[in-house]
Amino acid sequence: MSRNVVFAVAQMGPVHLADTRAQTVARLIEMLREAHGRGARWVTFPELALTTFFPRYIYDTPEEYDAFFEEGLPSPAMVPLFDEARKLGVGFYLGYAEKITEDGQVRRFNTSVLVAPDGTILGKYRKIHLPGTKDPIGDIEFEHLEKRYFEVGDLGFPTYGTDDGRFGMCICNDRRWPETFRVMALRGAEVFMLGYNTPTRNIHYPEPAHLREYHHRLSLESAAYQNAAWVMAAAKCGSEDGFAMIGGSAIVSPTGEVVARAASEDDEVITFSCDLDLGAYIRRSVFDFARHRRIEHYGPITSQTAIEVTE
Ligand code: CDT
Repeated sequence: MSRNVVFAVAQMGPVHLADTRAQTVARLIEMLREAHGRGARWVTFPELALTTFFPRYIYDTPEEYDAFFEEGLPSPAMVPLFDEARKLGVGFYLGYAEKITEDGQVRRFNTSVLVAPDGTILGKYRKIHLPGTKDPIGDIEFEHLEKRYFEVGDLGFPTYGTDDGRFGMCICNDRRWPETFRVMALRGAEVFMLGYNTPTRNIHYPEPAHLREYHHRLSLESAAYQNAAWVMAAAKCGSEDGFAMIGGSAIVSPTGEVVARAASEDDEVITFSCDLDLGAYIRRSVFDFARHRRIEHYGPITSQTAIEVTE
């Protein structure tokens, strides 16, 4: 038996500092329509999809950086996208910079939201593995200041039941950490959705540019296979005001194989009819968690962060 659902990944080309939210949301809506035209029920959009990847820049005050954040869900800028998606009956994942006020405290997160085809907001995920630094490195082509602008996510890795299976969300750097996907898999996720902005150059240590795409793909493929789940990965890519980011948006099957891949570094929709039961045989055999996991030996995973050698 198969349970086929068409999923789309909507890769974005660059969003420049001068681009308005209205222009950017219009691009998302165009891709949403294209995905719908190809029969998609769900679309995955990138991380921080509504603006340029602003953590590359140094800002000192909220007055400077709050322009990149959204308040309310949907925020005023998101409303046209939410309306069109509900009209078309397409669900989606959208990454955005979230600003909330809680008990009089302003908080900011790198967030994604999952919205059902009928427009119901199923839930949010707030990025946990924030890369980069809080303080500028200085004397460098660009910064990566996510730790400056965002708090570490406080929602864990929730999963959400939908009419088309159970989905989990993560964001960009989270995909490099196997714990991310295993926690979601243990909570029943059959589909992992993620958006990313990955600079082509690694500012933290020199490495060949081709490794940026290779490690991205390696992370997706292993996550899919080791958890018998589908992966939907959407890039924001190309040259944003001269700062290059990798493309390589992909749909990966539970066998660990890339079944659809973006060819450009521009706005591009990829789709695939995904059999949500494909992972079942893997979950019954090599990755039957209930029979084979040995949690009595996994203690350091949750009790240690750094390496500790005791013997
Ligand atoms: N956006 C994001 O998380 N990017 C990181 C860059 C890591 S290098 C500082 C990534 O893992 O792709």
